[in-house]
Amino acid sequence: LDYGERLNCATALLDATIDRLGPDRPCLRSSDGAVWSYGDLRAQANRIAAVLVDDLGLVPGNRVLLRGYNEPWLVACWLGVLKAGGVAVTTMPLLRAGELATMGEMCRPAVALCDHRLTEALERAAIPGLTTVVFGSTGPDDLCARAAGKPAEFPDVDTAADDVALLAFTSGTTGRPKATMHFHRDVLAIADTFAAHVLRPEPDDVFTGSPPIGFTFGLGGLVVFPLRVGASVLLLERATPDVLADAVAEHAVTVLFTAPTAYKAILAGGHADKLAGVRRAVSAGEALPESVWRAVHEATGLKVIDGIGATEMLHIFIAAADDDIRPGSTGRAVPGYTAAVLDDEGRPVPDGTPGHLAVRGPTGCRYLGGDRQEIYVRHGWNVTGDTYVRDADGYFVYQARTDDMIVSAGYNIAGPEVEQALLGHPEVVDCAVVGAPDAERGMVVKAFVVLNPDRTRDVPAAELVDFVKQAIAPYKRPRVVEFVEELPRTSTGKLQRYRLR
Ligand code: 3UK
Repeated sequence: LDYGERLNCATALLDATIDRLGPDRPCLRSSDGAVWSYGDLRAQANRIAAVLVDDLGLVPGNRVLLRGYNEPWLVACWLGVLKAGGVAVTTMPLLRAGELATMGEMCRPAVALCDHRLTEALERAAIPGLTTVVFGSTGPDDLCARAAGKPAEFPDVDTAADDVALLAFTSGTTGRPKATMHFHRDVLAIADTFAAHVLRPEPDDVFTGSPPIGFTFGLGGLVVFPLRVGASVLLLERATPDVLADAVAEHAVTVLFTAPTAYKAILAGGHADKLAGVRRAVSAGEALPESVWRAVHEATGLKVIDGIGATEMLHIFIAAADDDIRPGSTGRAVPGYTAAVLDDEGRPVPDGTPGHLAVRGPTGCRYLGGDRQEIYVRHGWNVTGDTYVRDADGYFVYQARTDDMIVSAGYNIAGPEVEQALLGHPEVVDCAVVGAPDAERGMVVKAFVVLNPDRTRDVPAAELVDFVKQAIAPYKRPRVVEFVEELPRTSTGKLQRYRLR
């Protein structure tokens, strides 16, 4: 991947498609039927860049916080910031004032572009020195109104390929978020590795999905990948599984990005037939259980592409598609990346042995200010914090987050495996399994269980323990069960097991 020394990824994403396929190709669709062509998107991004530079005094390298739902203006803002030479700081709509304040303190943005419906938490965050411009309202100071007064052309800032384009925050499954830096070339690299070699989209594809654009899973899948090939994308503001399935059917979607829980919910909701037109379905964010892969395949014929990605790596680096898929494994290293399983000292372990997943390639972890960089980058590898096993064919099989491995009386137990077993019980709707300190065994397996609120009978803990013993090796059974109303999750839907520990 050689992008030369100078590269502005926003220029590259828009101009390449427009030069090849013309400005009139549909680019962004919203559920109300609005369609922005590639030409429309470029013009609006240019106008936003002009507002940033001429009216707000933005200079290259300044950081611009972006806060909005998945809709066309948010994409235009992202591209406008990059065209102006700024650094996009993407945030998720669900974040609250406290979280935004922490992020503001970490990266000190000069400007925020914020959906008019999401200003309250940002105001309460009171980020020092921040100028906020609202978009999507009808006011005269609104970004959309200001942009309307600017020319459709803008001379994109000539950034270096390794200037920072994006600051993305980790999702905080292990505590305080960290800001990761990604270069202009990294943005193209994710399209030219995972998308080009595994996803293989075409210009006529219609993308959609649930992850927010403020999460790099969504930014890649719903912005970078479609734009890189000249495809279009349906942007959904609140893509619950029902909304998602209906939209897929109604808008003839062919490429779908979502998480394992949504695939489960789409099946449970009886929506499988709505996926009939989908050609490529991607699952990431959490491990895709083999049972879910098989159920989706049976109901729809789709072979879901499981892929592991991380904010630190920007996007997916292990995956498989089509006949290369082995259900139950995440897949192989994406072309361009190398992956390995290491012991505590950074030496590769033999195939079949669990160890630390390590990866290197065109993208990689750079924490802002080097903040705790050594946690992720060790022995020349990005160490993701996941325990994996590699088989003799180079397929990687997920075990657990390394912190979620429970060593109990000398046994290594992967918490997620016990959770999958518990979820097989008809009255269990959600659960989380962690290690709890124990004088005799070092640790014991402890399960937090949410029972079906509509159950018609008592479900004693002993019944659940027995159920697990029938499904997996008995030593993995929970020795402590606690019933709870709900489980702590991040804004991207991941369990926060550390809070339960
Ligand atoms: C876990 C998976 C098993 C794993 C992400 C695609 O999830 C993303 O980024 P995050 O920073 O979390 C990273 C961690 O999530 N994980 C993600 N995908 C899988 N575990 N199988 C999977 N398929 O623990 C990883 O270390 O929130 C996913 C693209 C971009 C992303 N940022």
